[in-house]
Amino acid sequence: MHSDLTVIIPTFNEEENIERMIVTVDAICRSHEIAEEILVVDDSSNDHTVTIVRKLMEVYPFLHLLIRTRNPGLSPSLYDGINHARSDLIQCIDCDFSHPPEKIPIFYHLLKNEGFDMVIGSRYVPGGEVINWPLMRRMLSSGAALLGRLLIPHIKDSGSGFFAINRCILEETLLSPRGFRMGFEILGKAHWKRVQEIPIVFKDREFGQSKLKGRIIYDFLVQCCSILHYNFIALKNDNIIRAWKIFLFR
Ligand SMILES: Nc1nc2c(ncn2[C@@H]2O[C@H](COP(=O)(O)OP(=O)(O)OP(=O)(O)O)[C@@H](O)[C@H]2O)c(=O)[nH]1
Ligand SMILES: [Mg+2]
Repeated sequence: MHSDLTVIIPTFNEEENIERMIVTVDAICRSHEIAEEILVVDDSSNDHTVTIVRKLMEVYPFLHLLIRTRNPGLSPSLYDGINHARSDLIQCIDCDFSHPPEKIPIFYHLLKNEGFDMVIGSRYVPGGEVINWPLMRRMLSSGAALLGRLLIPHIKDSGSGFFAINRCILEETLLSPRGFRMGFEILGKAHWKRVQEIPIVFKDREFGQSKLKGRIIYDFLVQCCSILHYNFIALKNDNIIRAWKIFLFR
């Protein structure tokens, strides 16, 4: 079955959100005449997430499920999802409604009709915002965004999990997915030329539990080192220099 866009939804224990998210994504894509594949990438949830998805698969032929049993984590799950996607245009979105699914057609339009390689839903461009986050969470996220800007300065929210790519930018790219920032990994290593940020209002989850752990800071620092190594020692790409040129001369 042909699909224009693969929407990857990573899940770990999202029984309170998964059905509503699948139904919402489908309704939005349908109303914009986007033939979507929805790919749920689950890390062996121990609640009813998988049962719910399996039940919905009987009704939605374009809904697919990938169950992972090794190397758990958000970025490794998105990486596997990208490798299993049936479309060249790929959208990643959290399951907990922190990311507004109604923006998916804008991402799709920018990739498909405007020729962007990557589109990022950004909390830190004008019009973007975070609602209901405690101070500590805000400070950690802003700190990570600032560190991200040292490497990729023209992108304000390189850590956003709400992003879309044209898969062709990953050709001849060696990603080392870890932690929560898959978009940053792609910005640091893939062959993009045109990246666009669009503002999003990020809302804290209403249902289910956060999977964020303290280790995420360590993972991010290792990821920064890996991107620096990829650019300046392995010389596999020059994304950091290119990003600085765009930032300084645009
Ligand atoms: N497959 C998979 N998905 C995960 C994993 N950790 C988190 N997720 C999913 O990734 C998305 C983001 O995770 P969240 O726990 O919401 O992380 P967050 O948005 O930074 O934190 P909160 O909104 O406070 O919960 C959700 O859809 C989760 O179900 C994981 O280890 N594997
Ligand atoms: Mg969340």
